[in-house]
Amino acid sequence: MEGLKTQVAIIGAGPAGLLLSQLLHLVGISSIVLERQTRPHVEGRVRAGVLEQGTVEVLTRAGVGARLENEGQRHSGFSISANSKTCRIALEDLTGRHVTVYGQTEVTKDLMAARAAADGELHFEVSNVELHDVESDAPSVTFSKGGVSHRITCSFIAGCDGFHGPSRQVIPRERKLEHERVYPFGWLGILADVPPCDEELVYARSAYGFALASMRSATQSRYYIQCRAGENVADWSEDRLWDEIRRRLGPDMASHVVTGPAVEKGIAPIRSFVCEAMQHGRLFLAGDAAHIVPPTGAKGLNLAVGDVQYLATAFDAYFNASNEAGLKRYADVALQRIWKTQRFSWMMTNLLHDFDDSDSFTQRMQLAELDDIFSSTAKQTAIAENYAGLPYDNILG
Ligand code: RFL
Ligand code: PHB
Repeated sequence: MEGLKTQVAIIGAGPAGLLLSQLLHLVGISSIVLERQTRPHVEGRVRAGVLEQGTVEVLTRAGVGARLENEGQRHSGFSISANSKTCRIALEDLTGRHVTVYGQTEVTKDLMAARAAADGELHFEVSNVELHDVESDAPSVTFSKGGVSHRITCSFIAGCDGFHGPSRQVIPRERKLEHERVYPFGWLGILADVPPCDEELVYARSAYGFALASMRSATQSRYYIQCRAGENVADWSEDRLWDEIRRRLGPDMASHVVTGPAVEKGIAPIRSFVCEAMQHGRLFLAGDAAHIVPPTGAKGLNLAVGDVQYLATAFDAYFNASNEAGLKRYADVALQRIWKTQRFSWMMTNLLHDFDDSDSFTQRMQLAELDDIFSSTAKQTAIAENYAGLPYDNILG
């Protein structure tokens, strides 16, 4: 068995793991990142597209702000449409803040490049990742790569391995509370090299189900529609999908939809999930490993970045100033923001989707709520504050 040593062993090279290793590097803390997939696979995963201003600030501090600054699109609002009416949520006017449209694929590529430029230690295509002795002062992680077994001894382990990773499973059942809601629908997404139908994002509630018109650039569009849970993407021809997108966006918006061949097409399940115990001994969870939000609020990646900036600050205080306060407070402080963001994502999901089993009263409540939002600046401000991103607390107290 080959022996490796580092201060923080990081499992997962998604945005959470990569960003954590980069932020630690900048304050002189060593880390080793383990990833089960290949680098091109991780860089090619089409996922999030909307970054909060706070997220952009953290990425800039991490030294990966240059391309984001040049190529990211600054959006000062987005729209909600329902009942043939459209309401613009004027983020900038209502909150003084904006969001940036920049794909998760690009964030990941920028972080990978920064880690490579700093000679960061990343191992791709690893298997059999196992965490050991997380309750002791000397935890370790074992893994295999190319038929060779390795052991990393470390001071801490960061579980950044997404919803299906092994880290969360190490926390004993009696030491964690898992809260979950699985929705009866998924999101069918299409990415195409065609100009977007609008300059800003449009979230649409229709009698046929939810649709979202998003984008990656002035020449690339990203659309989603709600579909039944467990549906097969092969059952959706591109023609059928474009027809359904247009139908749900309504005739005005549909007339601006430019169709084209799919660069990517896939179905994502929709779930709300929180693991209450983001720390166990010397293991700390961050990002999707600890929580999942439905994508309706565009929060998953942003929450992952929020956790990581708290965790990196806490490790910096621990290693560089012998201050344990941040690590002790991490789970509580992170969870406060996570629960508020869960509430927002759940509210947006309930507001805009068609729930198969909802009775006519529930449907009327949904429409009345939308009507209220459309006519109330106070309600629009509350949505804008959440969409633009909640503030970070001071993790060190
Ligand atoms: P990730 O990105 O899942 O990365 C986890 C990494 O861990 C690796 N891994 C392992 N490595 C080693 N050994 C093992 N045993 C391992 N098991 C797993 C995985 O291969 C992977 O590389 O989690 P992370 O870093 O926490 O990042 C979270 C975000 O990726 C996620 O929250 C967002 O993509 C969610 N999301 C959105 N978030 C936003 O903020 N704004 C959006 O607009 C937005 N849109 C979306 C989304 C997610 C979507 N899908 C597909 C679920 C739209 C969609 C359709
Ligand atoms: C996206 O562009 O992928 C996207 C945008 C907003 C969301 C979810 C996904 O709420």
